[in-house]
This record gives sequence, C-alpha cells and structure tokens, in this order.
Amino acid sequence: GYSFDFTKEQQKLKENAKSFAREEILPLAAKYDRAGRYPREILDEAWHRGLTNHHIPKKYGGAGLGTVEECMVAVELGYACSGFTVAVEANSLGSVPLLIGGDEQLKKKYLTMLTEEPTRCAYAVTEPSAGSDVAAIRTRAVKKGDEYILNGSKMWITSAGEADWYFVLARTDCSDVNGDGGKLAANKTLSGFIVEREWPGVTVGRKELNMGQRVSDTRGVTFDDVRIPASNLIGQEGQGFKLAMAAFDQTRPAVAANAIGLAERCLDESVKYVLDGRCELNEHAISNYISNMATGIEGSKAVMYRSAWMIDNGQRNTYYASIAKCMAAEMANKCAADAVELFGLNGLNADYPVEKLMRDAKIFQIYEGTSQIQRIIISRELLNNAR
Ligand code: CO8
Ligand code: FAD
Repeated sequence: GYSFDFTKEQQKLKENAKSFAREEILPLAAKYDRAGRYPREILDEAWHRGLTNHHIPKKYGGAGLGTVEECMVAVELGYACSGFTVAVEANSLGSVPLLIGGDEQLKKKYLTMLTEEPTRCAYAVTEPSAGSDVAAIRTRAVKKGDEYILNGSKMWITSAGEADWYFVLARTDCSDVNGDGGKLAANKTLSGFIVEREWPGVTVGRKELNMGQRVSDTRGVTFDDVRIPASNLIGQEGQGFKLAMAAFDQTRPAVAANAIGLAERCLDESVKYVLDGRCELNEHAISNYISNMATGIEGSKAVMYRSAWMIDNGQRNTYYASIAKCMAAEMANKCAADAVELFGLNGLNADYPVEKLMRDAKIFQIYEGTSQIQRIIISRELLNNAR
C-alpha cells in the first residue's frame, strides 16, 4: 500500500525544490508576472538543479522518477509561482504520449533532446473550436507516400513559442466526415505525431496575455501543409485519442499538486498577516478562513498523492486523478478568495501577494480539463463500475 512517509531521496528532492522555489522563484514572481515575462533563465536553472523531466527514464537521460516525485516538486514550485510551475509541467504533458506509445527510435530522438539541453516541448490538442470535446478536433494529417501532410490550427498551447517540438493530435481517418466537421469516432480516427517547431509551415501565434499564470507561454499554432515523416507517428494510426487521454492520468495529479502549492501559499500569507496584527477580522472569522484552508489543503493532498501513487504502481487512476484535479482546483480558488477577504482591501492590491494568487488560481478550473469535465469523468467512472 502507499505510505505517508517520504524516503530519504524523496525528502532530499523536496528540500531541493523548496529552497530553489523560495530563493530563486518567489522573489521574482511578482515582477515577472507584471511583465508577462517567460522565466527562461530560471527554468534553465531548474533544469540544471534536477527539478525538471523527472518522469523521463534514465536511459534517455532523465531522472527515472515517478509521478509522486513530480507532485512533490510541483507543490513546492507552485508555492512560489504556479505559472512558472506550469511551464515546467508542460514538458511532462508534451512528452508523456511519446513515452506511452512511441517506438524506441522516436523516444530516443525526442526525449534526449529534453535531457541533453534545457529545452521544451508542448502538448498541442486544443483547437479554437474544440476544447473540452477533444473528439471534435479538425486538424488533419493526410498520408502521402512516407509522409503525412498536416493542416489546421491549435489554440491555448502552453510553451508553444518556446518548445522545440510538439505532440500534435490530428485526424488521420476522414472517411466518415459528414461534411460539417461533426463528431467522429475519436478512438479510431485520431492520431498523435511529433512535429518540430522549425519545420516549414508551422506558424506560432502571439503570446496570449492571460488573467493569471502570466509568465507561462500560451499561444496558438497553425499548420499549413507541414510535411511530417511517417516515422513521427506515435504508435499506430487511430491510437492518438487514447494516448492523449492516458497522458492526463499522469499529469492531472501534478496539476493538482501545483494548485495545492498555491493554496499552501494562501494559507501561509494569511497566517503571517494575522500574526503581524494586520487582520481586522474577529477571531471567529479568522479561524473559519484559516481552518477551511488547512482542511482543504490536507484533503486535496491525500487524494493527489493517492492518484500519483496509483499510476506509479501500474494501476488505472483516471477516477482519482480527476477527483484530485477537480478538488484541488476548486479548493485553491476558495483559498485564494478567502485569503483576499482576510487581507481586507489590501487583498485587492498588487503590493500584496494574494491578488496574484487569486488571478493565478482561476486557470486551474479550466486547463487540463475543466472542473465540469472532471465531474463528468468521475461520474462516468463510478457509473461504469457500478453497472
Ligand atoms: N486512458 C485510456 N483510455 C481512455 C481514457 C484514459 N484515461 N479515457 C478515455 N479513454 C478511452 C475510452 O475507454 C474509450 O475507448 P473505447 O471506445 O475503446 O471504450 C475512448 O477513449 C473514448 O472515450 P470517451 O467515450 O470517454 O470519450 P469522449 O469523447 O466522450 O470524451 C472527455 C471524454 C472526458 C470529455 C475528454 O474529451 C476530455 O478529457 N476532455 C477534456 C480535454 C482536456 O482535458 N484538455 C486539456 C488540454 S491540455 C491542457 O489544458 C494543458 C494545461 C497546461 C499544462 C499543464 C501541464 C501538466
Ligand atoms: P469549452 O470546452 O468551450 O467549455 C466552455 C464551458 O463549457 C466550460 O465551463 C466547460 O466546463 C463547459 N462544458 C464544456 N463541455 C461540457 C459538457 N459536456 N458538460 C458540461 N459542461 C461542459 N490545451 C492544449 O491542448 N495544450 C495546452 O498546453 C493547453 N494549455 C492551456 C493553457 C491555458 C492558460 C489555457 C487557458 C488553456 C490551455 N489549453 C491547452 C486549453 C484548455 O485545455 C481548454 O481551454 C479547456 O480544455 C477547455 O476548453 P475550451 O476553452 O474550448 O472550453
């Protein structure tokens, strides 16, 4: 069974992440946020300190660690800046479909690119008219000889302007297209590819200025007759949807961990504010805010680590990963809103840390599957198991 004790090695990794987060990220987070500046130098330093690419096996130069370790690090980094942490996590999301379904040659080529140099990859699935409903994507890859010709556009892609390569989900079987681009059998018609950013026909859009997690690089990407060697197909044609879904089982726990880190920061900032004698609320109100934050954090942490432990131990964790992601996203938003309340009017002011935390928290309810989509997955899993 799983244990609540971390091993000495895990403890060391956590301490490493914590000191890096508190010393290198936290002091710069507000400044970078205001400028919407991608923290390339800090990310490179995190790479040098062994705080990225944990999930990549040692044979490709990675740390060969699991989702539990990735989550431990994400909690610590998320405490300092959740936008920075998403920039780190995007490498996992981009590379997990390749890890799950790619052949040896493809894995060696593209995974070692991430471990030999501090470089980035991205997960390009969402489109302007297909977000929650992944099966509705319209980007097409048509086979011609030993190549696929890719056309279409993706939107809201994290690290799109920084990544050297993308995992791209595209439609390869258009035989049942009904003319209106309607929903097709996703588990047979969609395929996953590795596409390099520098290839002719790939155009990267502007960096979007989002409400929160502003340091993260979010962009649209268009593909105009991009020629993909057939060897860059991950697995078989038609396997792409399952690869895209299975990746979430590994990454949703880490997204939950990032949200938990943000919530822990809300709690610590609130405690500090109270102890400094600055909070004007009465004891009853303060105890409500503080205890609700602590309760939410501890509950979310338990499910998050359970979901991470399950996938590391070869168990299907879809149900727990969605509970962890949904619970942590909602909880982080409540903590951030309560922290702003506890700070009174100062809470709304950018000179105080909780204003950024509240803006940053919102996105957790949207990306990696909205809270509503997590509820659909949780209830489907429950009902299917009960049948
Ligand atoms: N593992 C393996 N197979 C799966 C899984 C899974 N987890 N889930 C579904 N499948 C299989 C099913 O078993 C089924 O197979 P079969 O037909 O053989 O039985 C097939 O896939 C189809 O499944 P569904 O019928 O459930 O498919 P639906 O079309 O009904 O769609 C969802 C299901 C749940 C609505 C799905 O489309 C979904 O998850 N939508 C949300 C999309 C999403 O999360 N997007 C996130 C994009 S990435 C992002 O936001 C990045 C954030 C920033 C970076 C963060 C860094 C970590
Ligand atoms: P929609 O799917 O249009 O949903 C709109 C609303 O309707 C939501 O409230 C949703 O919960 C609700 N809804 C939708 N369907 C249902 C349903 N069946 N039942 C009930 N309610 C429903 N995508 C990538 O592929 N790669 C990335 O790296 C990436 N990074 C992102 C980074 C940021 C900052 C953002 C904002 C988004 C990112 N995304 C990425 C896209 C993200 O995953 C989508 O925004 C998300 O999946 C929701 O899709 P949508 O925006 O099209 O909303």
